[in-house]
Amino acid sequence: MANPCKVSLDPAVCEMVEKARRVKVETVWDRYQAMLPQCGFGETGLCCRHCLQGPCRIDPFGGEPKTGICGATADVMVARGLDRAIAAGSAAHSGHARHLAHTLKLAAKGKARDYTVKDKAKLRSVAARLGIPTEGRSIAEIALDVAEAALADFHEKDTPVMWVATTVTKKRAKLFAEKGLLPKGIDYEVADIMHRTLYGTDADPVNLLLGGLRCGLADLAGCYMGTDLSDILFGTPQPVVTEANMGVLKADAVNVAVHGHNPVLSDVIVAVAKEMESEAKAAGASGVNVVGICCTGNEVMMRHGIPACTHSVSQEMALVTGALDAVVVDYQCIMPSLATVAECMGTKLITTMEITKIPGAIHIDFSEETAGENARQIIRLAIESFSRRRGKPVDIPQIKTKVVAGFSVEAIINALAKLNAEDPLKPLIDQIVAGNIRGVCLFAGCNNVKVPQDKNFTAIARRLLKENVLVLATGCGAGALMRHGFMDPANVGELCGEGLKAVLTAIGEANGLGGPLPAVLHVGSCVDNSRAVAVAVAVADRLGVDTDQLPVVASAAEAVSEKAISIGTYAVAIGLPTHVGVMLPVVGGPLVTKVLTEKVKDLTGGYFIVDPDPESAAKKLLAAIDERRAALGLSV
Ligand code: XCC
Repeated sequence: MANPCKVSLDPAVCEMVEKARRVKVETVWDRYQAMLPQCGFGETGLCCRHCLQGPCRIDPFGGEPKTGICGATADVMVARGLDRAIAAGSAAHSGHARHLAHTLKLAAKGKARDYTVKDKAKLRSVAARLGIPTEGRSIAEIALDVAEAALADFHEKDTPVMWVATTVTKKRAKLFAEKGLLPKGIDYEVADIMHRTLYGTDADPVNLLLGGLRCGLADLAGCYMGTDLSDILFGTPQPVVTEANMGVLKADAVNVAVHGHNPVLSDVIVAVAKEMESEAKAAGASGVNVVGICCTGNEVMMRHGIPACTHSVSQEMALVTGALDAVVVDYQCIMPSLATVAECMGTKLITTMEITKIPGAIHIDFSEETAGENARQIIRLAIESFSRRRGKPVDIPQIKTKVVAGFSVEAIINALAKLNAEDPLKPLIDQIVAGNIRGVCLFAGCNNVKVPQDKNFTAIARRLLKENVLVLATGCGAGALMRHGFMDPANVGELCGEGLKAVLTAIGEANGLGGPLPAVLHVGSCVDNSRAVAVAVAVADRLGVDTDQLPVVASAAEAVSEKAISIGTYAVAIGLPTHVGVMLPVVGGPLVTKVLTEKVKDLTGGYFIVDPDPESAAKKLLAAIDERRAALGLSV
């Protein structure tokens, strides 16, 4: 069985792993142990199952066999595998965005009464960016056009994917067009990958990688669209104070965790939970306590200050507390094992989406037309579950941290505008030039069972902050850093170098916070990596340079999901040195590995840094920042 203190740096998680062991609930770490040793062919990407003559495996050490039965080489095999991962990630992010586009369309037509356009200014600015007229038109008319423009971006049409062409710098859009990297349609690119990786189709590893790069840009479109449409429907996040970790559960309340990704469900749950307080009280509870897991948790934290319970690899541990009455899930990153843990712990696991059903869960078919009613039904099930749990002992680790979240691009610009109303980006640029901000790093992606939870994130962030690197975080990377106090402004003194500390304090004080901004700015969920792209593009535009010249890097230090691979791909495409802290299943292909870690730099300016050691990864990220500073003529 897994050793509780070795699997996670989070003491709340360790406490629950210990309990799981006591009560004989199997965890993700137990299953990982049982899986060892993992297959070396799979690990290096040298196992192919794309046709019925396989499976084929190639010797990673150069021995026999050197090709698959069809003759595919190691490089072809790993490039095809990587492409399919990128396509899966793109399909997921854009599926989420398409769902929101449908919701916006229904709302614009008055067919989904639980949804409205909450941020009219954002709607107008997105419309303007897309060239949709706004003057003298109603919100419903503009919203309908934006929703239709979004849906049109999925297929091949006369224009390329607008959520790429209009969101990157002009120089980059031109580069993509010249190199054939501008996606034609989001679904088109996903389908194109499935086509070219089919038996006997593309057998040129470099050509396969170019296809993957273009599909990665389709993922940027999905993410960016997801953020835009969520902000339009549910409001653009502004700084909010809240808490994280399992200590946010309350023994005497109806505890409901929202888990998955899309705010289309969780935002309504948050509203309905408030309305149903009295029903919960009538059942003997102190109220309804909604908490978040993974990215839907990030969505409702950013917009409503809903506390986060836990993230990614430790999701089962939230149930092991015995205090969760219901876990409501939409899609992506939901471990099927939750059904078994839920059964053991008396938690109701409620699935809501047609594409995500889990045997053992209760399924409530969610639709936008009946969202409020569906949410009430869900909260009622949670109240019932509470009534059965009432008075029984639970084990809530008394551990939580303060979190200041909600740093959308708009919120960051607002905060900077307090220093310079005419030119809000100037103070940021001045500090980068002066070296008080040495560079910027975006932390993204998941917690991987192969890494002691949060170890890579916290070690790299600690090192970079001391070196005055401004840190942004999304997804479960943000989750890791928030559970370790990186988003509590009180810890800025201990965490940051002198230059960065002064900048965060100056901005905080200009905004009347009476202290600094937190050391790590939470910019949102995984789709909200688009917000980091938007900041980079704004800074590049203001400086008249391209995004590959900025001292900006990214790190998915404990990546799991294929979505992390597609995000990493678009980070490289816009020109960022991008660290991945777990082995990618491409190392069996020497040419592919060389292209991804070196050669691609000649094309986009970005490249992958694959390094599982957090200390040396931090050094490489700093070196990449310094290389760019030097090229811009800035001090290093
Ligand atoms: Fe999933 Fe977005 Fe990974 Fe977390 S970080 S485990 S993808 S929830 Ni994107």
